[in-house]
Amino acid sequence: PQAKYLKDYQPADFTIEDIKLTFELEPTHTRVTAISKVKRCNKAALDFILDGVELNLIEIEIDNQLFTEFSQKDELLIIHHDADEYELKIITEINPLENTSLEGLYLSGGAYCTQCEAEGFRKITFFPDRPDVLATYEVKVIADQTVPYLLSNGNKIASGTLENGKHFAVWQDPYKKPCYLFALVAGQFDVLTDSYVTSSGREVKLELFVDIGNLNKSSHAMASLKKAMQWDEEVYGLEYDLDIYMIVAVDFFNMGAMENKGLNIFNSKCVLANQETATDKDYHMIESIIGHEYFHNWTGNRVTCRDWFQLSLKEGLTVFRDQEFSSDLGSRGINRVAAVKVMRTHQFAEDSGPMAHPIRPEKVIEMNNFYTVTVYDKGAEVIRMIHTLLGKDNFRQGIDLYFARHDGQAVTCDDFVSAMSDASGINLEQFKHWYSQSGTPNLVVKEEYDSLNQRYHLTINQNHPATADEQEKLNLHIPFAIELLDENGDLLALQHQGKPISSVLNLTGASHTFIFDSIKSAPTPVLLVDFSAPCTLDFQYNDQQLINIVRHATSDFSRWDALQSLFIKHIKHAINSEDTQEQSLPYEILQLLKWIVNHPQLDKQLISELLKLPSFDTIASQFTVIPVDQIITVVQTFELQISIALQADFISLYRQQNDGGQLTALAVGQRAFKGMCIYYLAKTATDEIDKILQAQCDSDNMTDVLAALTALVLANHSLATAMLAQFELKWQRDTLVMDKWLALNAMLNAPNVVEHIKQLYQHPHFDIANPNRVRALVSSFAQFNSQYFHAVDGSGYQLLADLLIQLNKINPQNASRMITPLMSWKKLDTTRQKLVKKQLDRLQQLENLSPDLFEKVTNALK
Ligand code: BAL
Ligand code: ZN
Repeated sequence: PQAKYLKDYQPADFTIEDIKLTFELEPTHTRVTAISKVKRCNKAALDFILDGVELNLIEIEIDNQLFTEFSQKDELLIIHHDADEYELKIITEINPLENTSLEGLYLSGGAYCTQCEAEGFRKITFFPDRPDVLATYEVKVIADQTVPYLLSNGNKIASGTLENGKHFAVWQDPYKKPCYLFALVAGQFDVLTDSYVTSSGREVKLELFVDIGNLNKSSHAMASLKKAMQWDEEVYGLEYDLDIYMIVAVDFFNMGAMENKGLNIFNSKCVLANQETATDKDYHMIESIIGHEYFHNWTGNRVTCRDWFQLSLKEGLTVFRDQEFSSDLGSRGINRVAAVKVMRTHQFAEDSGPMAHPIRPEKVIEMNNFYTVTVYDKGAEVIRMIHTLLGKDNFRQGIDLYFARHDGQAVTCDDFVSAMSDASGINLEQFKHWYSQSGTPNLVVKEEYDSLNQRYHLTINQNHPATADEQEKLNLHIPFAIELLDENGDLLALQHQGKPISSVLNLTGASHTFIFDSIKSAPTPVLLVDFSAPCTLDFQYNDQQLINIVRHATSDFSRWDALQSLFIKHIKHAINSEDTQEQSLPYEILQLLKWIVNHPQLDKQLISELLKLPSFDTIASQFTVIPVDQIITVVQTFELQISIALQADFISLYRQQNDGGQLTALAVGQRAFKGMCIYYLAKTATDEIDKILQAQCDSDNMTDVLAALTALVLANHSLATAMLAQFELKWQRDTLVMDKWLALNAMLNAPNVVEHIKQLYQHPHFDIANPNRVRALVSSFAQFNSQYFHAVDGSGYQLLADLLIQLNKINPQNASRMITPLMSWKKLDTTRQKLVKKQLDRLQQLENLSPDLFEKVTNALK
């Protein structure tokens, strides 16, 4: 496979401004007729080159005449024709039934659906499949009457019955769009209908299509959509622009969802929810993804990407928007904690691994490999830093200018930054390096307190570790937010020479010293407040300083962050210490935790977050060579200590919670709190605790049931097997709930778990062609069962590689996503390195290795 480079971008030689598509749907031979208005843009260009993959070409006509002056090479169709403008008709046949890649047009549980981002439209018809070719689409869909709903983008302009008994619908999308936003859905569904009146008074029809029988799980998604529509009007003044907005839920889908113009297609797991089948986390996720796809209508669809290297233009910005939506509707602190966990657990690992890339990559073999935590989540952090540097009002003016300049265009990240800088008058030249430079900056902070002059000095150095893709780095413009607390935890005013200092320090050079006057005693600094920049931080905090922050900081995020630092400090200390006395959590920290769980005012959901030790991957990121066994042992020891020390508190507090199954923030917090209590309680079995666990397994609220089962499974509790069997019996007919059951099985803390997973491949619910099933079982194992995934007999690594070998043929995109846990193998000890390398070598030697896996495996083995 060939790499493509950002530096080689050239505008298209030919464009298509208008296309009429006709689909005659049949499972194994769907006929696609595309009639396009072609226009030459580059007078020097000779041939019109179109992309096409796995298409059976039937016929080409130009201006209504049969046309034969074409050639086909690899995955290209080359039209040799001199005219500057002409009508091109191409007839092809495709096979949706056999299309297991879930790109292009395929069948999902009997319904036709499409996925075209990034380069799936070329599996539907020959077309210049690049995001800067913008066209209006008219789409006619023809099918048997057994397929009642025929949907595509835009507004329906005609429908009827044909002489052969089939029926049809014609859709017209008045907005020019790139082909990656094309969508078609045809099938039998239940429909939830509603409407929304926009701020200017237009009524928009809302339709949510779900599999027959699932209407009782559709109301939360619909309510979320209406909230998203209102939020975008209130915060950004952005209204929806078509007469109808449709969402379809399908069970076979590679991504979470797709923002096709007017016809979003969603993975069913990101839509369907009711109290019995979905957890509070599911509810939250659905609201945020519904919001995310809706917000793309402006940031992605009305203004799209010039080329795929600019993916973060739409994704980083839209993730930032969905994060703010969730924060405005719920708890800002909890949402920030969740976002920062993703960064520290997954994005930092990507930056330090073999696939390191900037948020605007410069070299790509398979574009599907770049829908990453770097492009999405670090991309959102970059937007957040712009927001921090500009302030809310300037940021909004920047967004307004961006739309005023670029509505209807395909543009670049530089265009976005220019709008921000021009609207605010703030220079973002150095800041732009965040787009082109990969890696996680490391900030080393030193303090000095001058008691004589009552001055406090903070010196901050920025360092840039080399990454797999780039050795030399530039200094970045880093917004570094701080607070200073006195010994009582009160905020100190920041000032120097009689002038106030902003709490956001601008770091631009390699090293800066900031001086604060009138500081009467040595303060506690709160550093990188709210994770104001995606960096790692080295500062020699003592325990008292961190405890001071946990007890007194006003920001929920700062409390959590300080406690995480405290945990990590002691986990590292225990791992590095020979003395077993040193391998436990100090008494003061247990006291602190006791104070937290009994705190009457703190949000219960925050308390449950505070009590969680950092994940295996977060701890692993602290080491050059990951001490797998020691991390697992120390975490188990600490958790057992907490469980014993706080057992009485957990039991009595557990009994005080009474959420009544409500969906209010208070009730959600109470359930999270109960889940945390029983997570710890399950580690110390007593009759009383067993009764609590058993009762919670029998609850009719899925959040409660799942928390109880997770606690049992992770504690390898004697009740685990029986409770899992009870759950299976109850939910065997509910696909999404059964995915939760698969994930629980994969997390079993038991030596035979690999064999158990292999047996589950034969379970009637499992289907290797369905990404939800495969991820539930095998990704859950690789991500959440660190002990057995990293088993020193190599069985965990082999299980994953065996699966990838099969997926390579069925669904390369899914295979490539799932390889992530093997990518950072060079950070393992030599024994485990050899075991992973053996599996990577097996993959590399595969005949027909897909470009997706080729790119990852080659980089991993470099
Ligand atoms: N554009 C792919 C799915 C999403 O990010 O919304
Ligand atoms: Zn997106």
